[in-house]
Amino acid sequence: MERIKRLHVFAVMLAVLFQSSGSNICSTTISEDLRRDCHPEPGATEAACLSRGCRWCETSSLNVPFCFYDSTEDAACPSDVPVQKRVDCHPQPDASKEKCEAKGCIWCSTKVPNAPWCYFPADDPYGYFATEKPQKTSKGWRVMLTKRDTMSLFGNDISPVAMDVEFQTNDRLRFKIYDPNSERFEVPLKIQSSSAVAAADTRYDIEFINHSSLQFKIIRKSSGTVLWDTSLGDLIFSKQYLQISTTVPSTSVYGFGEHEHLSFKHNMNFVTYGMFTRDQSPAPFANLYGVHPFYICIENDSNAHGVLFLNSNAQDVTLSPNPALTFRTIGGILDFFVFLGPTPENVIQQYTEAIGRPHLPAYWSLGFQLSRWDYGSIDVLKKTVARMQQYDIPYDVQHGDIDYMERNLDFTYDTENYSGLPEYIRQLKKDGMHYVIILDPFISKDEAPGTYRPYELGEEMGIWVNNSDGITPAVGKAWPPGDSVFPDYTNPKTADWWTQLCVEFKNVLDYDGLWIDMNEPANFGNGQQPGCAPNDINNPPYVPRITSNSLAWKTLCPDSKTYLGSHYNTHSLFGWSQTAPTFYATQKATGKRAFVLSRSTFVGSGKYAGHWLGDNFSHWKDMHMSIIGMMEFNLFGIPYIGADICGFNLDTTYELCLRWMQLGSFYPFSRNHNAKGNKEQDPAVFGAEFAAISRSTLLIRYTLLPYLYTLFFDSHVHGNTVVRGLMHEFTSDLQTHGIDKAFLWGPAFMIAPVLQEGARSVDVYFPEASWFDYYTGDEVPTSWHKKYVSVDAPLDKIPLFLRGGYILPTQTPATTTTLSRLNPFGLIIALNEEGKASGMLFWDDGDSIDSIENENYFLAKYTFSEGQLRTTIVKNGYRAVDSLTYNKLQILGVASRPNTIVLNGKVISNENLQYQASGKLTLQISAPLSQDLNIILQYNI
Ligand code: MIG
Repeated sequence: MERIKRLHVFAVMLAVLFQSSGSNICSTTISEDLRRDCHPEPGATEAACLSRGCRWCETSSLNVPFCFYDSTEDAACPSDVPVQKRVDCHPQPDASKEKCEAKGCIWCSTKVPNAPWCYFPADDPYGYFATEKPQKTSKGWRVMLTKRDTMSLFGNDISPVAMDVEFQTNDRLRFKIYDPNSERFEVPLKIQSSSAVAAADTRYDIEFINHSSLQFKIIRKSSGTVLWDTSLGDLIFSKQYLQISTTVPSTSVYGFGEHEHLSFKHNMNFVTYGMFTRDQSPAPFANLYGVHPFYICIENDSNAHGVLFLNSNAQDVTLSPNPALTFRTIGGILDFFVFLGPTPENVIQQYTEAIGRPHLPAYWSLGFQLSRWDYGSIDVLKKTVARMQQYDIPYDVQHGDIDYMERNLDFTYDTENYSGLPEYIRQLKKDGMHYVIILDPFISKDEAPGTYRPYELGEEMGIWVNNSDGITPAVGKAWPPGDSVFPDYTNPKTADWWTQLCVEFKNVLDYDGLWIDMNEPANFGNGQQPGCAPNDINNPPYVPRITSNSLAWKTLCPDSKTYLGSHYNTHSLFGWSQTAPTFYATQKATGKRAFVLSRSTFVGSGKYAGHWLGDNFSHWKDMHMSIIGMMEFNLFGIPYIGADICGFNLDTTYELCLRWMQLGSFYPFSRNHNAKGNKEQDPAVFGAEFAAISRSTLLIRYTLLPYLYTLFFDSHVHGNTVVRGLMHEFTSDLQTHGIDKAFLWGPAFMIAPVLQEGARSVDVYFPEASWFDYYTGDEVPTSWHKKYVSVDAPLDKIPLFLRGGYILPTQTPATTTTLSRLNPFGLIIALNEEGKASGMLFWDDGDSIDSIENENYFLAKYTFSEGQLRTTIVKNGYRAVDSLTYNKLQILGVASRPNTIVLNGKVISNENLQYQASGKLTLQISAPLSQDLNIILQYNI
């Protein structure tokens, strides 16, 4: 804030100086005629300019840009491609002038960090032209394209190619560029039009421009904003290299995954991210476990749109300062979906409508969870559980990591170190808890014949990923002793095999959910044995910007064969293809709503699974990164998300773990998990003070679980995010675009955790709205609005705020959700400036498979206005609500004490009413949940 203020003051001073002197008021050694416009589109500001890595210097000369590159060298480059518009013509390593010019591109060095030195000229010899006018089709347009020239980046260019444009819905446009003469791999996720004909009333338009090559623009009709414009660089469509570039209308770009991004809002200074599923601990710029080629962009007038690139091949994307994006993939087709919003929430609703809405998690899985890799023995596990219970720490779920297995073999348990585990799981379940077990995808092939059924049954059914011959199973090495084979989940027979084993194993360990790990798929070697053959599939001419520059590293060879096609195409779909079968297997085994937690995810995984952010570190910065990851996975349609609380790798510390317990209490998926060999870090191990603080924070979580669950209902039915950045709700406030240290649950609850060692306060930004301190109910002064304000955060407190205008359902907490679900409900009614608020409560039995489809649920809508709370019971289909009650109401922002308060026709007596001058009204009531709740605040006039 300080900095922003000072910048502002500085800008004002500059303006004053500028007016008085009328001369150039900043010092630059670059003469004005050498300035290159770095912000050619309207709306240039100093901040926007600096964030592009450009220099800002105002001048009174006409037609000289204020925002420009500080590079005298660039001045010597051909002037038709300013640095910010460069598209890399030599994306692979070891570029040189010779190699560059041989490709018909320009070689010119620059001081702009990461900007390519080899780039396409403005009229490059690549690209395709339309042989005839675009043809109208029933769903949109078709354009046939022919390659312009013989110039090729990586050989084997395909010509002609076809481009189909489908007006799928009024808010969704698809364009697909493919080879009309030969089938190429397509991701088996069908995103169809809503009707057989083009949507008629679209928010978008597409414009084709056929100069020397075909370009197109996608335009938002209402504003004229150009969402896509391909004129920056030409299309490349070759056998193993596909590329397309577009401008984007602003630098507020979010998404792409899975990575550890250092900020939620992307840095667009020539940053490249590879996407290829990999067993890789979070590290900046590394490609991690999942693949999500999806972004959203906030336009300059605060409209938002999103774009999915539906492609599963190894790929990368470069974000450049124009601003622009360049997509490169080494297989499949170019298949894009544009979602028109216009709000960020609308974009995610439209995105999840296309790829599949997030599943509704079981209620118990919203409780706190504990895990660690290698307790060592069941006794240590029991001791851990006992101390959790001793301190009354809310705790619903215990996980079993691979050490529960006998020698790391799936579908076994260690009858020595975990002797009595089946009985112990039963005991935990009697105490109202749930148990989740891990399963790995590799299956040992080296157990003695007749002793390991998972392998023998799979062998019999022929369900493994095969070598390039398509017959012999690929053999790798992972956790189990001996060598392992890999189930090919893209084969429907594999789902049968897996289901059978999961169902049978339920009789051994009475689990409630499955945690599927290592499904990138991970292998300890580089490719299966005996290594990968030298060929174009294993060694493509271009390897996207992925860790180790190798497709086989710690996984299988790309030329391995799966049912759906070569591993080259399906590698990043391995975990994704395992997820739906695991979801249905769990349903079948438990007869209940499935809990599946998957490490590897792809577009659409959220329909069947949640995710955790992988093997993070016990470092302070990892807490901040977890917020970014959590917000991103909400964009990806996987709202059931969290990071390993207190950090997975390395030993944690008291303060780090305590602050992380506070933050993690507000992860949708809230689990403390630890790696083998590290010191214990469950919230009961650090003693009474730590336990009490963890307990009190988790009790807040449990109090608000009805609100969280209702958000998940909303997400499941309408596709909203559960956790979201402030940018979603206050889109026109540019200050919110970069906020990634605080986050919201839905629209109404802000969490502003401490992320720094030793800090006892947090700088919190309050967008223009009424805000109330969660703890006191005090309203945040309006003088704090649109500012960062330092808020107290002693060690025992995480700052939490309620947003006026919303009603949050609550419930008296307990140490498990099994118990808390029987307790009375409450409402927190946080009024906005007009004295209004609204909200909703969804309730069902919490773990039936089809409560919504079978209408076995309860849904109430609350509105408060003019001193009156009204309830509309939208659905009253869950009979167990008949025994539930409301017992407490808090109304925040009540200007003065009412004379009388009437509840469902009866006056509330004074002893059940408490009014604080700060505007907080607390009512103790007793009213049935299943009936309308009506409250009137009356004032004598
Ligand atoms: O090679 O099962 O991300 O959560 O504890 C490590 C052991 C395998 C990686 C998972 C982690 C889990 C660990 N697994």
